[in-house]
Amino acid sequence: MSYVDEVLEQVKAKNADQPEFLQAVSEVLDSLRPVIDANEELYRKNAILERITEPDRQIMFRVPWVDDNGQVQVNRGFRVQFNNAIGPYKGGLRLHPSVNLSIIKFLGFEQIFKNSLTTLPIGGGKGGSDFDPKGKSDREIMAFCQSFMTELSKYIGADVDVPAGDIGTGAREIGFMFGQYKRIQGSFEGVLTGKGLTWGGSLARTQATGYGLLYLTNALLKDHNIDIAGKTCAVSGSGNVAIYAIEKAQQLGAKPVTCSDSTGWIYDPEGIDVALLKEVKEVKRARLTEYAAARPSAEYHEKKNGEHGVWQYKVDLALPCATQNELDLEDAKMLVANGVISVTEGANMPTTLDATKYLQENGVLFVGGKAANAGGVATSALEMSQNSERLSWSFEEVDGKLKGIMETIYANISDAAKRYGVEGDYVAGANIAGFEKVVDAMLAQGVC
Ligand code: NDP
Ligand code: 2IT
Repeated sequence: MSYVDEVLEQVKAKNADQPEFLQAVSEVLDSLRPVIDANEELYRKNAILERITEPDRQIMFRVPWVDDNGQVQVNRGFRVQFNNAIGPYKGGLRLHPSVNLSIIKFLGFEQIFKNSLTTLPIGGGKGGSDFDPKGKSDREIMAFCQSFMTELSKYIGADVDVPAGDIGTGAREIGFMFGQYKRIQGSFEGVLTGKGLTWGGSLARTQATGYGLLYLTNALLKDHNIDIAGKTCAVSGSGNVAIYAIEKAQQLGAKPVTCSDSTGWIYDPEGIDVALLKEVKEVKRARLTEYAAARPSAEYHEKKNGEHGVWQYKVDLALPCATQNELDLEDAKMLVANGVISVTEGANMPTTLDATKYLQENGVLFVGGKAANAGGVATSALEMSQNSERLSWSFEEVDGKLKGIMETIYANISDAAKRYGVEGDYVAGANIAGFEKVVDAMLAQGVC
């Protein structure tokens, strides 16, 4: 049996109850076959695949907090520190009722390769909780965040592990967590990224994931002699990534016509009004029905099972920016039938494995999240650099570096795919390019 198949079997046997983690590992190991086959003896002897699929450590803890009725609530907290071969653990904190160990492990595993692709010195980790921020008062959010950080603070640090935002964790939550870390440790340090601009945050971090996604999409299209201007886009989600993807798409002359949240979606043939979307989502924290109520050109559709949602429209570019496995095989067939040119992932693992395969086999330009959404964590690493030198760079400087990083990522994944005879397979290219750097570091650092 090949080394890849052997390790895949072991990982499946050891983690049988973790479908998202197994999905992420299968995608990566399958696409690494050309590299592994070329170095099988060395990697096997050094147990590279066994080590890279087993987290350095996974921390799970109780998060007790008091709600507005005086009732004690208990959530489960997680931090999975996956691999720090090339730098301190780095990755977001997801607050969503669906969070479990499988989801945090899949995200942490992907973060290893994504962070390596950024060209910056950051390792892979992820954390979060099954806490649901929806409908909670600011005081309840603060109570949760303080309790969560009280335990998490034992395991993180500016040179150890630097968490950040993800689904459900934005500027407000990072603020409450930073305050609690500072209080416990007595140290003002860059222990989190996505901080406020007056206390160590970086300009352009808020925009970075969505903007980066469009910088990469534009580089991809240019390389195929396609002009992004005038292209229509289907975007899913209406959170941090989706909003700034829509904004940058418009700045580049494209026209996003959809967005969504967990209860429904918007189709707005005139193009999404991004100022209105920000008002509804960032300021009021309201549902998309409020967007539709204020915008005559927009249709609102309640989400129902088995419907294609934002993927049913005839568009040129698809930008999934909500959550994992939100674009399945049937959606992919619909997009292909409607002539979609590219699918570039703003979210982490939004496309199922069979849908990815179908898109690639049908000539759709497909770039997975590890490369396409790396702009967020790359800019987090730029925030860490600014914290280390105790300086703040201008918006233009950070945004310029972000654009350069995304163009370099595209060039590197494209080149890696060519080097291993799978030209145009950007999933393989990203996994290979990300993996090579981490493995070099692991081999140099010995058995650890
Ligand atoms: P937000 O919490 O800001 O927004 C998430 C959006 O996705 C919301 O519109 C939310 O709807 C929707 N959503 C979340 N979970 C589900 C679900 N289970 N079903 C349907 N819709 C859902 O998160 P982000 O924009 O930060 O994150 C979006 C994706 O991008 C995630 O996959 C995240 O891991 C990834 N990502 C984020 C980065 C960042 O810097 N923030 C960096 C790289 C990747 P509702 O509000 O109704 O729940
Ligand atoms: O998935 C991701 O890359 C993020 N949520 C951002 C992580 C970070 O450390 O900025």
